[in-house]
Amino acid sequence: MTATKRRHDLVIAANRLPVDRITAPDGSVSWGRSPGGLVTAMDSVMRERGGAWVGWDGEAGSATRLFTHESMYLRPVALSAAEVEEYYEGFSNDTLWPIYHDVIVQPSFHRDWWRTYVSVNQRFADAVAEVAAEGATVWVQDYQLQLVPRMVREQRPDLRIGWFNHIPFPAVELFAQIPWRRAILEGLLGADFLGFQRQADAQNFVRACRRLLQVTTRKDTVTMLGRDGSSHTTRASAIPISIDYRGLETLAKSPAVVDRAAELRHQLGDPRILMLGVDRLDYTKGIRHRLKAYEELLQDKAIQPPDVTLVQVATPSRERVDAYRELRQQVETTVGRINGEYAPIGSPAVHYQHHSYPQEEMAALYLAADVMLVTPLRDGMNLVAKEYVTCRHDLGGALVLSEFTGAYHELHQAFVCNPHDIEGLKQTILKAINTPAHDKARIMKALRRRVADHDVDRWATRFLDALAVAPNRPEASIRAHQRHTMARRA
Ligand code: GDG
Repeated sequence: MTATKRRHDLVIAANRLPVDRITAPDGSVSWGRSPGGLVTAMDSVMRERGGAWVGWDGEAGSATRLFTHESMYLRPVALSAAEVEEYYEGFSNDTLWPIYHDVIVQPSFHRDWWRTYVSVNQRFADAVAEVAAEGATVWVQDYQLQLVPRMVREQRPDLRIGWFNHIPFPAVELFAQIPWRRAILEGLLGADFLGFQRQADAQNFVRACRRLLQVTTRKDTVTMLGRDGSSHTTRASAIPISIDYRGLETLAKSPAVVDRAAELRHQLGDPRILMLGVDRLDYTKGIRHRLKAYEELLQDKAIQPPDVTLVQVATPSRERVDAYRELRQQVETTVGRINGEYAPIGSPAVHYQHHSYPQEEMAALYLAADVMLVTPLRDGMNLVAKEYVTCRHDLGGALVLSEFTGAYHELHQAFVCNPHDIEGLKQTILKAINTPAHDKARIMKALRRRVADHDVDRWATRFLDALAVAPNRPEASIRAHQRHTMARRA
């Protein structure tokens, strides 16, 4: 439905709109809500405040017009095919992504990509400035939009601006490789509050500002002086993201999902131990390390199919970026070799799935899996770990979790591993298999309690509260905040 132009008290800006385009055979277009925690988290607060969402609709060259979907106001930002290539696949996913994930693969630096990143960020900022009411709250998401906070502030000093980083923020020694490092930090310092997954990420950001800019830092704040003598202070702190615990737990308890979990185990040959990996096919996720440990366990005869089997869901991702194409080839070669060497006919050692599944099927897989392997080399949070424990309402199962994930800082009772240490990883997998059921149940209970108490609603509320009380308080935003507090009480 097309919406008339109006101004909004809350504006979310994210690379993607929270909807997916559905094109019918007759060519007509409709929209379906995209799955995912961010959309769910924003749902109630967007409804409460009549919020607007600024983002790309996922297709190159689409027309820009405002529309509403399930009472959310959506403001599409158009991107040409060249912009998708340079701003999104290039600068975001082939420059920033590897740098922010500890240079697991070599980043590419291209001045053209950077120029497009700047102009696309400006387009997002202009759209935010256009739809935000006086004193509104603006919440910018992720590494694709790091210049937006400053660009918005330059046009609209009355707004309160927050930004959340879904991925890690690297150590200054790595961040400093970026030729445009100062512009990125200054872009972020346009915000009042910056949220990170871990305290270490927030500290890395403050340290980078101290080392690379002329600013004053004090604990978790950075103050920048303007040329006109004005100053602006930004606070940087950890607000770890989470999932819709109650929604997913309800789904996992539904008879359809419980039955499907049993059926899946049967289809897989009723293994004694079913292991599971669920990841976007990304080099940060440690899929190759996981497969190496698994292959060596088979080689050592510590495990054997059909007694043990592994399902690896590797959702297609960024397939036009070289590093991702190479990873896919390596993973598929390894899976082929493992099955060729170690699997009897009819009982694969690895069931490799290179496609995505509906959420019900994911919940059934989680519920069916005895050991969940979450082994990233670096990961901002890793929601899969939280989803797995949420689905295990029966207190069965064991989570093997890399210490290089944000999730580890909340779920440290899990079977913790260093994925670089293949010998250690093998031992941790065996420990997860062999620990007595009552000990595993005790661990699972503690993990579930943590996620239940720190769900995605709590994340969104904590972020917006931190933003509301961040150091700079323009008069207009104080008035807007008071309006909401009074409306909520009424
Ligand atoms: C970034 C950060 C951070 C996967 N395959 C299917 C499917 N999924 C869902 C999972 C999970 C999500 O995708 C993946 O989230 P992760 O957190 O594991 O990883 P990234 O995509 O890298 O996300 C990460 C996150 O942002 C949030 O801040 O945690 O560190 O890198 O929800 O379930 N869902 C369905 N079918 C699939 O086949 N339905």
